[in-house]
Amino acid sequence: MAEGAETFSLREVLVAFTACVSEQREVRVDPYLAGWKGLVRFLNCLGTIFSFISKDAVTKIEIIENYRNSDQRDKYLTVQSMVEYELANGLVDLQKRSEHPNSGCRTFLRLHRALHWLQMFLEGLRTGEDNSKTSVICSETYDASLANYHPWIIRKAAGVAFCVLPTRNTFLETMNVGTAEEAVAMLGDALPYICEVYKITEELYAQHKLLDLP
Ligand code: 1Q0
Repeated sequence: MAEGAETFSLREVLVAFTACVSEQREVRVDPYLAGWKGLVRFLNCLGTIFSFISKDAVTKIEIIENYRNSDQRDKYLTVQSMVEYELANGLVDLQKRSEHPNSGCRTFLRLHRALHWLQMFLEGLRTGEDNSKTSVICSETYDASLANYHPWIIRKAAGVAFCVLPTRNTFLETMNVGTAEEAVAMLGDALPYICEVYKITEELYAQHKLLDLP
């Protein structure tokens, strides 16, 4: 594990995702981005072989953060308000990337698809055998989700990177929440919240026919 692993805490990431859903069942953007930032910190600790992934994630986080720091920041408070605002003002490229290549909607969709992978990956870790291979859990869940949206070259690079992942128990222990068993318990508590965030966003995007944004 590279230097800096001690700065990652699974708890912080999971708390961020548990804070995402508002009482009106809207998905708050700030804690969503905070959750991803925590995950990127963790990814950076796993070694430079993952930097092509973390760089892309950071780029996407920053695009949405810039909207949150702009004059239109209130429109980007929740995913619901973002979708409503961008669609009503023609700010989303629906057919091909042209005038609005980095809309909030298309950028968020990329993180949303990655969240589906995360949900499956964490469930795989939680229910896996003690010394099962994280690399196998990671590649199986990636192939079943995100890989469908990635070209061959990225799938290949991701597959190579997954090979360096440590065993499940070592992986769980680096999450800084105590023993592997304690990490598993925490994953069990937090996963329903992540699933809920995913489900609400998926329904919203489906309702507005935004699931295939270029
Ligand atoms: C633990 C191992 C981590 C493995 C991460 C799996 C995800 C692989 C993703 C490969 C992305 C490759 C880089 C570029 C992709 C883009 O082409 C693509 C599409 O964007 P665009 O603009 O070209 O249309 N981008 C994406 O699909 C976004 C991908 C974001 C991935 C963010 C992954 C962050 C991972 C964090 C580590 C999770 C560790 C979980 C355990 C911690 C427990 C809480």
